[in-house]
Amino acid sequence: MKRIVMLPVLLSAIMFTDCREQVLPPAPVGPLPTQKQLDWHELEFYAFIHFTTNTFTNKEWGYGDESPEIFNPTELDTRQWARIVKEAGMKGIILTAKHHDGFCLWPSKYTDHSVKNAPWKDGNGDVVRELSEACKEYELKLGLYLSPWDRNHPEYGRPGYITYFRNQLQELLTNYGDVFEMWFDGANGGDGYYGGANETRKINTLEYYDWQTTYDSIYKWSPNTLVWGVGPSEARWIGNEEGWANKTNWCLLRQKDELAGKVHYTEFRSGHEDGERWVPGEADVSIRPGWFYHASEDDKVRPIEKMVDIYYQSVGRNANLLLNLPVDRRGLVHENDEARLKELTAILKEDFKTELLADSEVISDNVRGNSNQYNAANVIDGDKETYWATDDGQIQASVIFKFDEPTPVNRVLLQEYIKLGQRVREFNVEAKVNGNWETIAQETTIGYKRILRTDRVTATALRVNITDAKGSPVISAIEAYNAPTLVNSPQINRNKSGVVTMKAEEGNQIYYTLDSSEPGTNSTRYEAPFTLNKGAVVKAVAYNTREDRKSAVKKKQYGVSKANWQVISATSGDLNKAYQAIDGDPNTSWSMGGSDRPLPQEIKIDMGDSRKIYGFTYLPRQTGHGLHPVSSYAFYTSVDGKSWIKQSEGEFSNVLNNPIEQVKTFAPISTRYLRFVAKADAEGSQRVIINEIGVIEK
Ligand code: FUL
Repeated sequence: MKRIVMLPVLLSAIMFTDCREQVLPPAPVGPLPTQKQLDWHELEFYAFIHFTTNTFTNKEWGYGDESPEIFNPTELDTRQWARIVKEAGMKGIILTAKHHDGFCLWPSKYTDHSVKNAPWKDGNGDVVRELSEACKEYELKLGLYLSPWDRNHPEYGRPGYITYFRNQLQELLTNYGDVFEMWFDGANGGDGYYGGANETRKINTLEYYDWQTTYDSIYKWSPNTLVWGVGPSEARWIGNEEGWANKTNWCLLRQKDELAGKVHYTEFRSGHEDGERWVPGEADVSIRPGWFYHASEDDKVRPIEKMVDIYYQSVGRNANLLLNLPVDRRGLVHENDEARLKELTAILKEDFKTELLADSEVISDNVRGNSNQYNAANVIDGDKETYWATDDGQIQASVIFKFDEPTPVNRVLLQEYIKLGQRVREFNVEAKVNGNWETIAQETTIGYKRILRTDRVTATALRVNITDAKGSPVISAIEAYNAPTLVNSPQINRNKSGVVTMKAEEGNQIYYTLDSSEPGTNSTRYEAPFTLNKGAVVKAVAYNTREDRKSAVKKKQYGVSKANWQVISATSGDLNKAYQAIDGDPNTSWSMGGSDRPLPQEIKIDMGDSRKIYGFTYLPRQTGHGLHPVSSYAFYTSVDGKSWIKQSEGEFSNVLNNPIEQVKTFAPISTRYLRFVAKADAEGSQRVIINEIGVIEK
């Protein structure tokens, strides 16, 4: 039963009757979202599908010279994609209709570089058409990614390409039904095939595309399409490709200063409180390290606890979540990805299973005109059009939710009525535990939606205090839940000397196996670091004894340790510290080059004995500013450390935005010495940073 008590009870009861009609709603605090943006916010969670010739060349960025002949999925089934997306509770799918390589997944009449020259369906296929039909069937929204950068097109960089680009946009926006979002990637300019020119072409994005004119055409062809990306877009990138927003996250973005239309890694994570336009954040991330399918990542699907974090750090922080599922060479979402999504869906379902405030007694002294229309109980009525509002000028406001009995709580969800603007700058949540109020969260912005994960408290009441806002707060929903404890799987690390360390959350036990079998509480218990020089599969699980809950299994596959590895020479940098590039420690790194020692620079490694290797790995620096990842490399092997054979050469694509471990494979070779040449820094300086160099042994 829902009870609503306004204080002082008698006075407010009289005022409800007398004033109900007269109290005007709060004036908006601009900038405000458009209806299109409001609808977009409500989608919250939708899928990305990356699929093109890269899927068949095993690359992240195609050069543009790939033959359409290689595009030949054997079982392509867009209904399978749509089913999986729908079952995961996502609301739509954005497909890479054209990625940077220029290959079109629809038979564009403006190029031959498309499915029409692929063996798939004898050149009669159209992936965009098939997906639009599947989306209709599964009641999902369709979105499209059309890369502004086109490494195939001869006219890229010249005016002719802009006409081509806009023609393609028109095709996509007028032939496939409604398109809810048009996605324009920021990566643009550089090396490419460009119709055979094989050269570097650089452009000034803002000038070259004349985005305002491009957008005006889009709105003419398809007024309901929201444009994401560069220029005066209607939603913004969240500043990373890891799927998280900052806790402070404004839907607003400054337009006047030098930021206008440009991409900003750090500023985009929070938006701007004083922004002049509504440009909300969208957090994009792939379920695997890469955006495109690579069989080598089948066992690198993000761990379930990471997926849960991603959800809470995007949707829970006022950003939409765009989760990528890389379709494989069959043309299907891989089983491992589907399984992980199912786990995520199950956890979220449990987390939000029982809402706890709906039956609470709601008490607030701060109600606009003491009117029933704006009373605090509107936040628990499940109606997004009703809200709790305070009098003009009353920026600080509190609401109490009283439970019938002590109730465990560890999630609090809040929503502002954003039609009237994003207002809250600061708020906190208190819980009444054993008769005393305890602060369980001290936070900043709310926006469309904020979900707090707090320690579990057993409370007789909750109190939400808005302590600072741009105008009187306007809150449409407050909910609370008691989510089951999620036990994080242990961290496993092996250093250069082969010493394995494992770490779990405070108080949890760790059990592990070294023979690929599934670990359980009967397996060996981890008590202290141990040495493992030979190759092995380490699997470990964390166990929370207090709640009798286990984590997911963490798996690490190791070759023979690097105990005998040595750096024998390097053309720059402090050789005494060069071991940090091979020490197995993800927190240390080594830097090569500099303005006085311009790139290329190289490092030579002796593995101590001869081994059969199938490839090498390069891990860029993972955190901090200035990652300086290597973007262009060459890799050699040698049996004697004197004569070298080049095994691989090329680019590490998208390594600045997504600095994951780069894996390059080649035909198996027995070797003892390795030579890694860094030819260019993705940030354009003369310095690169190596976190780790490794080899792939089967
Ligand atoms: C990046 C692109 O370069 C990647 O390939 C991918 O499409 C990602 C979503 O955006 O900037």
